[in-house]
Amino acid sequence: MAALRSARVLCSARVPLVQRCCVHLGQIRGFASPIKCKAAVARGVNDLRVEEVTVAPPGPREVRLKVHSNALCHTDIYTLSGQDPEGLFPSILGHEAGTVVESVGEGVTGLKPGDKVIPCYTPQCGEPDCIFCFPPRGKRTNLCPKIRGTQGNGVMPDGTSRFTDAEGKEIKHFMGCSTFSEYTVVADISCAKVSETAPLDVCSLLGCGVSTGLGAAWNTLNIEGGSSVAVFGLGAVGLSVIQGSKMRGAARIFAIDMNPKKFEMAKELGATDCVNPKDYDKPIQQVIVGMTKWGVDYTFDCTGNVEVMRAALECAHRGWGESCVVGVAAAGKEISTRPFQLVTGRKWTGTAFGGFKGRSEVPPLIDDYEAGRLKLDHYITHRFHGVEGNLQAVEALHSGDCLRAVVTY
Ligand code: NAD
Ligand code: DAO
Ligand code: ZN
Ligand code: ZN
Repeated sequence: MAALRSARVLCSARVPLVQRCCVHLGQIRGFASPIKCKAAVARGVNDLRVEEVTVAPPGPREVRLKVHSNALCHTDIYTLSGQDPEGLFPSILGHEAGTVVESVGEGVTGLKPGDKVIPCYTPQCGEPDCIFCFPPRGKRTNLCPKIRGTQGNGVMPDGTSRFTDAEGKEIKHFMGCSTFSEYTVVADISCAKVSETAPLDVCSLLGCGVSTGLGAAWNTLNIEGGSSVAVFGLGAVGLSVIQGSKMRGAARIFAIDMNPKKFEMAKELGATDCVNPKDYDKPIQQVIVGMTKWGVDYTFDCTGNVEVMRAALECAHRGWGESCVVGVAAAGKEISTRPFQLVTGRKWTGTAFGGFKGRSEVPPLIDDYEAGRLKLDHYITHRFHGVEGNLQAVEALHSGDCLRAVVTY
């Protein structure tokens, strides 16, 4: 994806000879064997085929996962559609999943076969020398760069893929997850271990979109009670921003979308004002400012449209309004506004995965769900079965009334 492009040039990870020998010995001793299974392989633009693939055993600090549930996300579709100039083919897409550990590689601690795991495309190495993971500065971000270069290149940290096709040819990984496959291999630092009782279909929601929206409200803009909020785009991401804002006690929540079918769910989750830009003949930022006195405390773009990002910034409150870019724009797009908007006190920021650190901060979300403190079921609007179901899920996602289509293998 375009947002990950710059990451791909930084690959330098090398596995020491001694570690490579350990992997080899592990394999011949039979600790883990290659697995043949079904996967939906992206062969080229809009060419998704169910094939038998071979998934190699996990290498050092790697984990092989049995994928049980996969939720489709627009980033998968965007890459499949060929719009991402950096998209790699053939590859195994998918990055929102509920999985179970099948086997672990050399040096993996804290994970064992049978553990339930949400693979996270933002890893968390947690090492003392990682300024992005370790306090004090590591508290500010979830953007651990430990494996970003190789992840962006569609390979594991040692520079190779664990997937091969029936002819023995390499298939690339995607976002460090590749969950359109019955089995996948990920880095151990990408594995968020969740409770033994976690439902794996719900786990898939927390691998990306829904966590992102909740975290944008809770971590990135840190909404406080009584504030006003405007959310542009009411897919799963925007709706979860609304849900997170309501849970923080926001007093007024504007829900903005061109598709009025989205308003019912937005209201159920806490929206107080539903606004369709098509109903007005002036810019939507003027409409929202007109419905308030000075604008809105916290605003979010959840569309990926750069004009909407501008509108979200420009309806933020004079003096202190904060606007968060959550949507991912198409490759090459740029944002603009008059600098006066910032001079007069608005702040423009963005979020990746809602600022959540995968391994330490995602598992508590599932605990909250299981304890009834966090409602999540409403995001699953469509269900399909088998790896083939990913093809049906792609169609569902295009329909306009799908929040998340969950495919169970
Ligand atoms: P979605 O397509 O389901 O929802 C987008 C919504 O925006 C739709 O309801 C659509 O009708 C609405 N919309 C489109 N154009 C609009 C406009 N001009 N004005 C108002 N509404 C408009 O997508 P989603 O799954 O909810 O994801 C939303 C965005 O978040 C995507 O760009 C996705 O790539 C991005 N995303 C970002 C992160 C991150 O970490 N930053 C993570 C996940 C997803
Ligand atoms: O570490 O520089 C990096 C890469 C961070 C990737 C953040 C991606 C955020 C957008 C994800 C889109 C939806 C899957
Ligand atoms: Zn780190
Ligand atoms: Zn996603």
